[in-house]
Amino acid sequence: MGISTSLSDLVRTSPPVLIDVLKGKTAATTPLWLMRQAGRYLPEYRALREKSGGFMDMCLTPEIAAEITLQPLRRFPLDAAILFSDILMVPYGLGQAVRFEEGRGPILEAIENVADIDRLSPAGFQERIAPVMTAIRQVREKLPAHAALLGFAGAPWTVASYMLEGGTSRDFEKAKSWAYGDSASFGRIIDLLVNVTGDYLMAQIDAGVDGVQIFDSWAGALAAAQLTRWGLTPTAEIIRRIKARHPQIPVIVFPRGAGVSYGAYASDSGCDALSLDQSLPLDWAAETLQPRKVVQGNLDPLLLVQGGAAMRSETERILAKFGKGRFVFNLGHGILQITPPDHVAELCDIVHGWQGPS
Ligand code: 1CP
Repeated sequence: MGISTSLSDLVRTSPPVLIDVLKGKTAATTPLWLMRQAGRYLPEYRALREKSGGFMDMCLTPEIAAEITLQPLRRFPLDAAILFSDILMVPYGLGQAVRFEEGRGPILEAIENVADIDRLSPAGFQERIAPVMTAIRQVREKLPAHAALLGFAGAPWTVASYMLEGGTSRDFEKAKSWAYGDSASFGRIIDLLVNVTGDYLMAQIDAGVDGVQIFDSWAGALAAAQLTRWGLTPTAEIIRRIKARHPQIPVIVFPRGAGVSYGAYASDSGCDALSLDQSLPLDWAAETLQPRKVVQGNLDPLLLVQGGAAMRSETERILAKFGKGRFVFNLGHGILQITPPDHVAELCDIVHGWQGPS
């Protein structure tokens, strides 16, 4: 399907389907977008990446960030663009050094004690992340009218885990020891992140995004009671602040790996939609979550790599389970680098062409 970028297409006469659905309406076709849809599985992204400095520089150069945001929309009839940026913009904005190393992922300057927390400087935040807002305004000018623009941030727990571990982690030993051992000072990091993340998302809304997603990618690493305290409660506070100023902006939450605690997010987070990881049984989610919230998900990203009959049958199973209700199709986690772009085109056809159970 071709996407026209003629001027008339840029003039919005009605909200994009995705936004209607996130606000609780049902639509004739199921909207879809894919977590991490801009990125390394696309040759045009890799070409820009080779020419550019580092990953952080790409995020902080509005022309490049805007271009990468739009790349997947030129190829596929996706219902949203998600801003090309990273959850680690928040530690960067707080003055913590962040860099990405080929093959190793993110590396952050160590935060080891309360004095290190006190050295972070929320005062400089808005100025440091100003290029992100410029990128949003540039995307807005070029985005086809049918597509929504989504902003995002990491949830406080997930961002704190990178800040304290100094990068990606398997067992979160430092972050969890701090949370369990000295909850008062851990609470200070979380409170700081609630403040800056709330302001950051509202700045994205002021710059022109239509909706936001809060990624709690490591929610599943916390014991249930700790997830309530460090995952759900701070996320709910961010959403409360957003809703107080922008009640019309939909908020999606992705507490990846939260299992049955997704139920508590449905009742207590104040979100509009829940993004489901692929471990959630469809029947449970359809019975317990979908009556209360719009649901989004949850194809295993590996099935998108696989393609063919395996991808089609699971996609149709998900559509048959959720597709009649308030539902946004997505993956259960970010797209993998080894994904063939052709499979994304085929997935768009299957989802948009779906007419209900046969
Ligand atoms: O090397 C490269 O070219 C960089 C790869 C890359 C990309 C394309 C990283 C490094 N981040 C991104 C963009 C990104 N990150 C987006 C862009 C918009 C889109 O979805 O298309 C988004 C939404 C994110 C969010 C993000 N960053 C999350 C939450 C979502 C998730 O996947 O769980 C997390 C955990 C990160 C941290 C991060 N950024 C990049 C890496 C390698 C990592 C570490 C991942 C890990 O710890 O396993």
